[in-house]
Amino acid sequence: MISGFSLILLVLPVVLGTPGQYPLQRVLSKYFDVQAHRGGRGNTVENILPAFAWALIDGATTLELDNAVTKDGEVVVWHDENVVATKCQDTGPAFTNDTDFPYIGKYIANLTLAQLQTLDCGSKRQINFPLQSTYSGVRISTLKELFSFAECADPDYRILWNIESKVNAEHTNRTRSPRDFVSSQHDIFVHSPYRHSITYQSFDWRTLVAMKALDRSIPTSALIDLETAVMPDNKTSPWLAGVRLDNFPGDIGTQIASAAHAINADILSPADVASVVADPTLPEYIPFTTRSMVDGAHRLGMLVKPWTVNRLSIAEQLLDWNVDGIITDYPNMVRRLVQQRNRPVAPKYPKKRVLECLNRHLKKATSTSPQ
Ligand SMILES: *[C@@H]1O[C@H](CO)[C@@H](O)[C@H](O)[C@H]1NC(C)=O
Ligand SMILES: *[C@@H]1O[C@H](CO)[C@@H](O)[C@H](O)[C@H]1NC(C)=O
Ligand SMILES: *[C@@H]1O[C@H](CO)[C@@H](O)[C@H](O)[C@H]1NC(C)=O
Ligand SMILES: CC(=O)N[C@H]1CO[C@H](CO)[C@@H](O)[C@@H]1O
Repeated sequence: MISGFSLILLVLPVVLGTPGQYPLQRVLSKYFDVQAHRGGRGNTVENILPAFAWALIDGATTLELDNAVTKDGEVVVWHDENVVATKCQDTGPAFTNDTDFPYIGKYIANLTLAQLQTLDCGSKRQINFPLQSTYSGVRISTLKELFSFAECADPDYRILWNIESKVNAEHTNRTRSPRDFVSSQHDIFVHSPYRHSITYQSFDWRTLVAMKALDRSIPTSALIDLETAVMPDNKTSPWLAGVRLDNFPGDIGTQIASAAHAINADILSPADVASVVADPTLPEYIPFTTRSMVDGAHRLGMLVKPWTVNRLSIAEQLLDWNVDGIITDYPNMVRRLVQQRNRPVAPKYPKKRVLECLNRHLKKATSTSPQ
């Protein structure tokens, strides 16, 4: 809970314009921000090096990805809190008589990097993404490995990053703590040549508040959807760092914009759709991102970048509403739409160079054969 008074204290410095603007300068691009969600999950198996390679070749503006933190504190590029059988397969234990083996089904927070690195997470095509290229034997990468690949493929450091902390705010024993995430991710960010082009995003707004407290130069992006915005029984959502939407005036869209602003987020990143029906042409369709949400966030000086926009009918509507970026599993297709609308798009990275860099780094990223 947050009282009206402390809320005023929270909001005031932003209204006066002290911090807000500078961090955002870092991730402003002259190109419309087409973000490759998990590296472009529609085209390549998610979050593995080949996905990011193809996102560069396809001309994404920003690489969007997830981070988990392992038992031994390593930051890895992975979306789920555990190793799911639909995405990965075991190849063997990391060492003789490892009682944690098999690793499938185990939580990342309960496995070491050495254990994770035995897994093949490149072979399985997802049922809802039938166009995914698979890369047999490719393992989960650390964030450092991804940056190292990017340095090879993008020697001018043009690519932007949108990096998420995958903290479970509801089931807190499934992931490492917000503090562990923020400190280990920040450490890698600031030692990377990409340190000035990273946005930090999360559904768990506690990590965004903690990152701002640690380093206010890093722009933050507040993720939100129906499940994290409102709890049953009018409970305070564990996801929003104690902020309650009903503390703010206006419709739900305006309230969400105000809530993100209250934690000093630079960007609001809402789900595109609230209904199961996902196409705006159908009567049961309910949008999550609304025009009033976009306008409200813009009035407060934030950018708006909805996800995961995989329908061009929705992308068209969002472009009409003047969103500042679109996070999509199909960066190639959204880029084409943006270009048709005469908006500037990022150049495509040279395929030959990117694939050479990929091959070089894949040699290191192919699952180590167990003993
Ligand atoms: C592994 O377990 C087997 C059977 O229990 C045992 O014979 C062997 O010594 C163990 N090896 C190691 C390295 O602990
Ligand atoms: C988290 O705690 C719950 C309840 O105590 C328990 O059932 C569950 O197995 C725990 N999960 C993990 C990943 O340890
Ligand atoms: C929900 O809780 C808030 C604060 O705890 C309260 O102000 C509001 O009236 C409640 N709404 C309903 C519908 O119970
Ligand atoms: C995040 C985390 O460490 N989760 C669990 C790992 O496993 C132990 C025991 O097996 C649990 O107590 C932790 O909660």
